[in-house]
Amino acid sequence: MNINTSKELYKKAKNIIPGGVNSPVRAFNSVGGSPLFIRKAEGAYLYDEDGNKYIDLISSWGPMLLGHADPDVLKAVTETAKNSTSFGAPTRLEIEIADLITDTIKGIDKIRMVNSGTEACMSAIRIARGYTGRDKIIKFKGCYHGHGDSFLIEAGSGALTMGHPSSPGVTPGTARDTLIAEFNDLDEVEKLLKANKNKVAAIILEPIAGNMGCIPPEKGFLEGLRSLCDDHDTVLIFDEVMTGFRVAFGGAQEIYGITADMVTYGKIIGAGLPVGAYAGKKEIMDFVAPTGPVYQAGTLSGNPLAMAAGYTLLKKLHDNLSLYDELEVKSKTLEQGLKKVLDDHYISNYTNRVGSMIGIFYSNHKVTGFKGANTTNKELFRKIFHHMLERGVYLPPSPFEAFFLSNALKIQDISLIISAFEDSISSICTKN
Ligand code: KE4
Repeated sequence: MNINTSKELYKKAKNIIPGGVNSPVRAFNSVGGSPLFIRKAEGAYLYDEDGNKYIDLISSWGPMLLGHADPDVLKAVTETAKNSTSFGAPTRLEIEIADLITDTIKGIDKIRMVNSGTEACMSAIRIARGYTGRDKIIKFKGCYHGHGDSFLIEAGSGALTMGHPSSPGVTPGTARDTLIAEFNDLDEVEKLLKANKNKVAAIILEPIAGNMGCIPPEKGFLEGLRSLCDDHDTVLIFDEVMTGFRVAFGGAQEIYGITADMVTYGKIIGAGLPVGAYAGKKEIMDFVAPTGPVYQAGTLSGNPLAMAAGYTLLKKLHDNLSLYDELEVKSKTLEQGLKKVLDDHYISNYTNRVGSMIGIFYSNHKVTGFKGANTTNKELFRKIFHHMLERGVYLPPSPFEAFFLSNALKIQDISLIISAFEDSISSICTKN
């Protein structure tokens, strides 16, 4: 194919791939313009097909915590690939990664590998329904748990870039079993549980909402959910696809000291290869086939290459926990630097940060849920996105995503990002 620029590639892609992309958020719907086609990435940098270099603040939506093309991960994948790419039979590697996770994460006795975060979350609610014999689930407006039918009701992330967070194709019967509450609104959850006595199998949430910007739990919210689930015999599922091994090695469970009944993972545990997982207490996980009656399966689940990549990354993090302290300093410096630029230009803003996840809301009020996240200045977001892109900084192309920093970012990169931001904001303010 002798077409070389992102624009030409996008034109060709749109004829043969829906929207020219294999995942909607990549299409730049929220920011306009033509998406960049990436040729390669290394450390904290992306290189597009037009030969431009960018500082990457997406990190492939989370997996690249140590940066792109980590030498240890690449070595593990290439070595493993020499023994073939898949067997459809159990391997020693699956035990090693399961052992590392069950040994180190509180409340997890067993874990099942799947191929995406969507599959992990779909499976987790099926197991919760099978374990409790109940049909309904509670999810939160703006939280995203993948594209499983039960979740595409008031969903976050890419679903929001389409302008309608609930998707056609989800049947009324399915939608009826998904109850919706506002993130951080414990009273609403209590009301739903009381109105659906003994009918709610699970409450599933992102313990730190990362699919409507970055919104941490208010004080007492997670504790309140934990006790409501205990009172109502409802399974508490933390969707840590994004936060797991990112905000801390033990994820949100570690930083907030709350143990869920089930946890879903993705992204980092595959180090960029397709991996998801669901995990939990033995009494729940033993409901999963072939031990128990709830069916879930996958040809490529536990794929050797993905396990080699994920295990290598997790082991590296586990053996060097000081990496999280380094990342904390860089993330805090970036957040404070960006906020100072906005304050110095009197631009209303509210920033949230948990570890290396940052959310900037161009809004003059605190954002604790979807309502607030959806009333930020989207036009300003769009302008800033393109100004930063022109200055070699690749921000998430949607106001409903968080920044994901990698530890490959050097302090000089952080200063570069802040000065590009200063430059962008000054030129936007001059034009207005
Ligand atoms: P995947 O099926 O995309 O691997 O994971 C779904 C998922 C589940 N739970 C949470 C908390 C998630 O953030 C995700 C996926 N995250 C988005 C980024 N916000 C994926 C990006 C995309 O859709 O391309």
